Amino acid sequence: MERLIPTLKKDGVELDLILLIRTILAATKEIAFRVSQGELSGVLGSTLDENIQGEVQKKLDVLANQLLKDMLSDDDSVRSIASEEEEFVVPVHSTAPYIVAFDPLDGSSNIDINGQIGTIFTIYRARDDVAANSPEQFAQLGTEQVCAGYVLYGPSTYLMMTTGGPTRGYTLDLTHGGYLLTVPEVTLSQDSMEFSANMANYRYWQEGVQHYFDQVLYSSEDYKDVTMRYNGAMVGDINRILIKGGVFHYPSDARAGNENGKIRLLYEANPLAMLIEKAGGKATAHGKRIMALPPTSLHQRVPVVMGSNNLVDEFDKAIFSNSNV
Ligand code: FDP
Repeated sequence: MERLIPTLKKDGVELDLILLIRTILAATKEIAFRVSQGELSGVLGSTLDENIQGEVQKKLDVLANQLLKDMLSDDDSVRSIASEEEEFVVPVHSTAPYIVAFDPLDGSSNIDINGQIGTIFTIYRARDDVAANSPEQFAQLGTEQVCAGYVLYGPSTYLMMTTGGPTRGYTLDLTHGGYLLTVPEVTLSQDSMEFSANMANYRYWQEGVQHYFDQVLYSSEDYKDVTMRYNGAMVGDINRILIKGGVFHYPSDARAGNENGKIRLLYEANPLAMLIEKAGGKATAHGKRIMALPPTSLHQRVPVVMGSNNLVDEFDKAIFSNSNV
């Protein structure tokens, strides 16, 4: 099996970008180790703080954020950092070529139950027309991402990544400590009838979305093979969808703060959308391609539907022919 760096070289990825990816992955290996130690590592449980989203921070959220921030700050190719756990852009090296955004620990509610969690990351070229500490650095379309990926801390540690070519899957080999290419080209199945959504939010959804799910759940003819899986960590759901097909939904809803959904555009929706698209799928927000949405703020949220083309199209068609959304 091929190692990561030779794969990236063959893909024609620039050396400084390869080295930056290596820095991010070094941090993920450290996080993977702490996660695998579970309660023995002393990093489970909550802190007394809240992050910018108003969510209670878990110790592992804070640790993963600090590890990534420290290692990226030591990398000369990083101009700016944005993180789910940082209110503002963190300026690093003022003339460096790249900016990096990440969700250090996605799926926080799974931390204490030995469930799947992950790190999502994205890399863009730095802008020379704005300062390193400006949020404008990150106000770039998702189509400008030069690398997008996640590391899933599950039974094995699994890296899904694209540098603009195919989405590729790598497994962390604990015997030598490197990521090995295990799925050279991920291709999204278009045959699945599996959806992933927090159905407990049905009561808060707009009428059009409720109506669509009524059809999915109760129209025995059209959806006789439908099934549902919900992980509580979007990385886990997207990983399953990339491997088996299906669709992930997190619509906007009536709860305060969720008017534009829950998923963050910069460090969740865009990188996951790129992985999905490069595997032959689709990712939309209110019927529009996620990667073409102009960002309006650093921690902007978007409603999300992503996965197999037929299921995304079907949802968008059902919703946008309905005037209640
Ligand atoms: P979390 O906040 O627990 O880190 O956007 C983050 C996310 O997890 C996703 O990973 C996950 O799919 C979703 O939120 C879970 O939200 P609900 O608990 O509202 O279903």
